[in-house]
Amino acid sequence: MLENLEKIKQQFSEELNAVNSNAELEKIRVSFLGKKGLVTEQLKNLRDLTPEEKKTAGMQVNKLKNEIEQAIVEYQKTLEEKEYLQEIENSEHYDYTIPGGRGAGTLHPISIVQKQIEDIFKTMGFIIEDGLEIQTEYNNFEAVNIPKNHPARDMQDTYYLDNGQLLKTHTSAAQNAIMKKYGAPKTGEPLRVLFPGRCFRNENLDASHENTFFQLEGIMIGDDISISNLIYFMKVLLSEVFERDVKVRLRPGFFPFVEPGFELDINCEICEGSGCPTCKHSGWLELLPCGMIHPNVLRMGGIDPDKYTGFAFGLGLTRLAMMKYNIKDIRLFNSGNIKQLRQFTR
Ligand code: FA5
Repeated sequence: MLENLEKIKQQFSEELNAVNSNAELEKIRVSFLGKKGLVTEQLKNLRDLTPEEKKTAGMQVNKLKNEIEQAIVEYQKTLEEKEYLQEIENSEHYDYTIPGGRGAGTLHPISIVQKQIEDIFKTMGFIIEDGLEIQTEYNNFEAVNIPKNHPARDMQDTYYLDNGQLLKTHTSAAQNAIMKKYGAPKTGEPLRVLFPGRCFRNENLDASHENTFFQLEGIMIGDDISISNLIYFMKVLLSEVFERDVKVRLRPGFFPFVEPGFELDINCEICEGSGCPTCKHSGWLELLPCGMIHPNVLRMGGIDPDKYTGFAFGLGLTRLAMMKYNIKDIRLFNSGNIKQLRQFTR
């Protein structure tokens, strides 16, 4: 019997080396380990042996069975790798060194609007900053006057990481770090910073709500900053982006990090205010909340609220792009639908 096992082992290794596909591998598995397979037959033959012989031969047959099973699993991995390499070999090849021509990419509509606003604000002395996407709970909430258990946290439910950090729910999460970085204005010139960024919220999706969207935030802090400065900058922003007058409304709004706070809504550009799914049939879309920075927020940022005041705004950049380009559904932006997205060029 031991001689037989040696022969089977030899035969298996020869046949395995000739295998080129999963189907052939399966055939081999059946012919050695299947119900009537060569190894299975040897197991059946054990019953004709004496108990003593059975013990030794049984161990040998099982050893061979395990070796064959193991070899088949290994060979399957090799085959998969071969198939993968073959697929790459057969796939279309790109020459990345060819300069872009008509087929070159275009800017995403959100990037176009972002760049446009950055350019306008740069000419008015604003520094452009970048906020982190993964933030501490402190920066996202506590540092903007939203302590633990504050009901305002419910409106910005997000995705938490195992280490306790979270995907930022608003660009305001960068306010504290920016204030600490630049400090109070030293030259009499107000501190002016613009910080766009991707935000995340655990939302019920609809035509104007995404779970991943862009905001663009601005702050201006100095010794004489008032609501009239705020209104002026909001007007400039909208008239430059739309290059025409748009209908807006300003109403009181509550945000723990500003006092007083405002909601600046835009008349829905899709239905011109008559009501549609994009504006949830209200005729208006919340676009540009803003207000005077709360003294607590300035203090936590290391700026003395008795000496300085400032305004902050948190523009819904994705929604602004919807209104500018007449896009009815916000989900288009993350859809990867190149054909639709590349039609917006300026
Ligand atoms: C905020 O996020 C405040 N941090 C904004 C702010 C900054 C106020 C500074 C005052 C001072 P709000 O949750 O309303 O506020 O979001 C701001 C804007 O982001 C909204 O008006 C809307 O245009 C946009 N937005 C909010 N949630 C979504 C969403 N799920 N999908 C798309 N846009 C959204």
